[in-house]
Amino acid sequence: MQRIAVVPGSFDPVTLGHLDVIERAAGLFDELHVLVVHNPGKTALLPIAQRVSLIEQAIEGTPYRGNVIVSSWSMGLLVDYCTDVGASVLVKGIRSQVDVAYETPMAIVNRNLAGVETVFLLPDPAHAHVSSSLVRQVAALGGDVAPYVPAAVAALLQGSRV
Ligand code: COD
Repeated sequence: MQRIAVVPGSFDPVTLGHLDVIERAAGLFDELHVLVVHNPGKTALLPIAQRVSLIEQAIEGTPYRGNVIVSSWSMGLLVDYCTDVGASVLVKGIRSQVDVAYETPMAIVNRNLAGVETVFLLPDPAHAHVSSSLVRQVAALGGDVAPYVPAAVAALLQGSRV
């Protein structure tokens, strides 16, 4: 039986922290869906399609590209996407107690709604402090975001100085 998992996120923009989780999750499952989802609690910087494209560029040429599908979802519950593609697991990154507090209720509800389990991966310490919001802030203030994001994202943010 194929083991299929979904890594959901805003990915606004994708960071090296996200890519670390994606790479390690891709090694754990036969098929991994990286799913760009609008988070209504956050003010968006990039359109969803551009976020998808930046993730695709970032993973192009990697050894794990073959079992990763990059997609987006705006049709309702995250677990409905999981059911549609036959995924039984969500993978989330946990950087701090704040992430634990945010993710725990969602994990319980997603299991109750559809039997979808959530697997939490601890971050690589090198990227544990990185978040999309930090990247957006550094870019907006004219700082160098290259240490935190893939090259295509750095070029985009520093080219436009958003
Ligand atoms: N290292 C490791 N992990 C990281 C790092 C890092 N440096 N940075 C981010 N992550 C992890 C986050 O902890 C998260 O697991 C994932 O990467 C994505 O992060 P973001 O910031 O891009 O995305 P979020 O946190 O805005 O998530 C958006 C979702 C829509 C996925 C989320 O809000 C969600 O799961 N919503 C549930 C929608 C739903 O169906 N609700 C009803 C039932 S609960």
